[in-house]
Amino acid sequence: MKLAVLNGPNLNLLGTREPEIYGTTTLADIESRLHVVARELGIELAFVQTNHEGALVDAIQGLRGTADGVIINAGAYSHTSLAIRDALSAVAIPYVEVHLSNIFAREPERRHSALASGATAVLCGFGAYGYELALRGIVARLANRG
Ligand code: CA2
Repeated sequence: MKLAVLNGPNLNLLGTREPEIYGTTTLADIESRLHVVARELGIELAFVQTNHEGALVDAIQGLRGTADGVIINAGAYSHTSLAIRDALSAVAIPYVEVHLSNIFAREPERRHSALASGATAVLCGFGAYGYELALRGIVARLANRG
């Protein structure tokens, strides 16, 4: 089983600023932890981080036929991007939307997700641990599907 972990704008800055909102874990720390979990689960992972909406769309399109599932934190694009939602629908790969912060406890403009309606699951507010929960959850779901 192959999964892709996609991260959008500014997530490359994790652990360097705003630790009260996003914690002190870096994106590299998250990737290392997910590699350990992936080994335990016997799956393959690919990681992409980009600050560009079109690059995220390209990355999603490139997953067609190669990934069984996606974990995506599209950052601020999560709240606005019909292009990313369209790309996720087009490739028809199950995805889990992840946010470090509880977006529903933040400013009104962050309380809507353009991606949530098509997601298998949405996880927010668990910080970096949310990625691990999402990975375990989607692998269990895909395995149960047979
Ligand atoms: O809570 C999340 O995971 C978010 O997707 C993070 C995005 C934000 O725009 C979303 O509303 C919620 C922000 C990405 C991280 O931005 C940073 C900015 C400064 C320092 C560290 C990270």
